[in-house]
Amino acid sequence: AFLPRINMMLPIVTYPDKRLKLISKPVTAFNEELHTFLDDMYETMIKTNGIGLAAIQVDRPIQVLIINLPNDDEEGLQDKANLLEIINPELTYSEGTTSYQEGCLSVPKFYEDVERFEKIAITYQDRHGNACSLEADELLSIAVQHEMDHLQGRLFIEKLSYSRRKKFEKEYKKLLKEKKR
Ligand code: Y12
Ligand code: CO
Repeated sequence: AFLPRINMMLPIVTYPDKRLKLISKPVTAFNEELHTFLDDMYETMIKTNGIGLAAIQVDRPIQVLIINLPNDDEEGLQDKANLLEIINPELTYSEGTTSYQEGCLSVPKFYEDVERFEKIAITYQDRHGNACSLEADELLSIAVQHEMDHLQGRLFIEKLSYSRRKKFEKEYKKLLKEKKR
């Protein structure tokens, strides 16, 4: 029988928590438990104003990520019809370079320019295990690369130049101290 369920906000793991460095394992069971987890990830991402979230950020080291970009129009609403649920992704193509000021729910309040491929293609599975493929450019390409990095235990701050990384460490330590007070 169909039982409605209230989705849950999951706590977000934040830097410098070592759990963010884990390598995520492939998903093998495309069952109801996975679907519930995906729904909770969505709830968590929307409630925290995120546009992308990897499972490792909510303490599940499995190859799952979701992306929901805002619409191109003025309102910039996040239409759930555009939600991407990407499981077991593999990069199959990349071209060019681009840079964008990135942020991450696991590194709150810090934004910095990061260099990425301009265009990519991936293969992945959806929540039912169906084989899918995606070609991405612009913001979607950046979001997919940012989230796929999480599956390898990598954060965007690790891609910064030496001086920008130093700037980050300084600002972030200050933020953590302010939070403790
Ligand atoms: C381009 C660049 C980066 C991505 C990865 C996905 N990143 C996010 O979804 C970042 C979300 C974020 C949200 C924040 O707002 C709140 O926490 C309420 C935020 O601000 C604070 O921490 C205060 C920082 C980041 C995709 C595409
Ligand atoms: Co992130």
